[in-house]
Amino acid sequence: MKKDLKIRHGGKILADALVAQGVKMAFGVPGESYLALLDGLLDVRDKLAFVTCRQEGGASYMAEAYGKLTGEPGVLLVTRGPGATNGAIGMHTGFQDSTPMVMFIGQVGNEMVEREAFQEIDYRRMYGQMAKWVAQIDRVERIPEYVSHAFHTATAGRPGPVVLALPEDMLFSEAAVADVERHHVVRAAPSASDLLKLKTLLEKAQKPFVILGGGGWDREACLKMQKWVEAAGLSVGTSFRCQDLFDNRSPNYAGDVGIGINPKLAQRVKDADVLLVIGARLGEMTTSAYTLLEVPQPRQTLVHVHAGAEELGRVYRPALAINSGYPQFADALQNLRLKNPVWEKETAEARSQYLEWVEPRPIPGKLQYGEVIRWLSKNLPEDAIIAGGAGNFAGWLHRHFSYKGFRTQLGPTNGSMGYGYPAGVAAKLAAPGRTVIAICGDGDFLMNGQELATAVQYGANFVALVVNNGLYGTIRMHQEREYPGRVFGTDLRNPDFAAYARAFGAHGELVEQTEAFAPAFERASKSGKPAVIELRIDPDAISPATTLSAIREKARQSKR
Ligand SMILES: Cc1ncc(C[n+]2csc(CCOP(=O)(O)OP(=O)(O)O)c2C)c(N)n1
Ligand SMILES: [Mg+2]
Repeated sequence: MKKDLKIRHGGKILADALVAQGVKMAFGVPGESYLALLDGLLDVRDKLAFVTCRQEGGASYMAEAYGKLTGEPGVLLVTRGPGATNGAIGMHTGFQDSTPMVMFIGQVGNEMVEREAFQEIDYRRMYGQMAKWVAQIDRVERIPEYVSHAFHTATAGRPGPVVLALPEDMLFSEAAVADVERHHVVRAAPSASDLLKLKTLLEKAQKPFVILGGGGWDREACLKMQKWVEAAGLSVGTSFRCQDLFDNRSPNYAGDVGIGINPKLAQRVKDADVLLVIGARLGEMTTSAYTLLEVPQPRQTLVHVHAGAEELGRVYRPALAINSGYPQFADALQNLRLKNPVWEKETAEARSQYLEWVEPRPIPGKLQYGEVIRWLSKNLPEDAIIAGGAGNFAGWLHRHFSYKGFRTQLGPTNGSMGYGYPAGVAAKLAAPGRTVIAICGDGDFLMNGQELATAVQYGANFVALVVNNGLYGTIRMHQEREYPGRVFGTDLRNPDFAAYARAFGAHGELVEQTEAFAPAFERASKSGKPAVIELRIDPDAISPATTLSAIREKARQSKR
């Protein structure tokens, strides 16, 4: 034992280790399995705020949203078995979204491990596919080493979640051990020959297209990328739910290459001769189910830039594979001067197709939800954060909201419902000076509506919209298309959402027509409380492009 070091119990060593790694906020639900850590956190509460949540699903989404927003690992604390299983949803989201996260789970003591003791799960097996690394800290003196390893792993290359299990006996025991300094963020940079090859390919290109996406960007890198793209006169799109990587107001922005893509944009991606893809994994949602590029050898000359070496060549064999972090790549691009008047014509055409696409079309009913999104897009501050969940209601958001800068969008690229509300809570707590809006579906909202209590408890005063169509609309849409008229399991009988909000001590509003939205939003924003505005929309208005009845009719015709 070193003489100059204080003896601390495991919980204190861990709490101090988190502070040493720069953690300022953590989310979780307490459990008897990690009492020592809670005791440790008490002593560092001035440096590290612990947000007590109401369900680990909500807490895990908050940690994910915190990681996505700040670029710092989102920290999640949950108890064993039940806490660990509830918390899985945010970890899966973080994995698919490349979000740095570190989850700590209480674990049964080593004296009873492998007996299927109370709430025992082997987290290495459980979280194997949802995390970059899963480990268990069995020796108290090794806590600082494991925590340092965890934070390095979560942030290196392609960021992602890490899980550390904490056996109870280990956490209660004591050691005299030193803290480890804050982690480095380890990312590769492109080589000179990578850039030369890129230059040669782009110089020959007549119809190039750029796609930006993925996790691991920062504001500076996005601004540099935008400057470079604009100077070159290139046309750029963003991958599914990564629309805030490029200012949507730029004349070079052509729209999002995601679900419900503008068919003209899809064609443009297919017709591109050189596709420069930076950060996007080229997953199912971004490639229109692997149809925009041929697997495994795309017809387009693909230049794939990714921070995770193992993503390069995973689905598509690129003509040029560059393993690089995005800030490093954006820096390197500043020395690559390119410009081609032929590109500018394409860029202008793509832009006018985008502008036409984002104009809301009328939908059935008195509440024109597309107009509401346009109103928000025009009236919210430029740096407002829009947290959205999963469901058809998000389609209007993707199409009609103009994102103006880095991290104004928080959305789950794994299409995980229930994300928007807790993500809104985390965003407001992490960035109290910014306007935050959550946009939820009626199904989506109630997956984590209990976190209204967390918003009220911590004063996360932001406005949430609940788009109520009385349906699990997305599923109904697919149902009507595949089995027209055979509706099953997709109707919802909902609570009075405004009254639900008020029961938590929040502000509630119901809006049933377009003109009522702006005044309701004004009242909600000025209420000095978290607020929920129910938007009651016509269930036939199933997407920004079509109606449920039209889908049913079309499906019936084609099945005749
Ligand atoms: C956690 C989770 N459960 C189930 C699904 C499958 N799913 C996708 S969209 C959807 C319905 C969404 O309903 P709602 O939030 O009301 O939005 P709407 O489609 O009606 O606009 C369902 C059940 C999912 N994506 N995530
Ligand atoms: Mg719905």
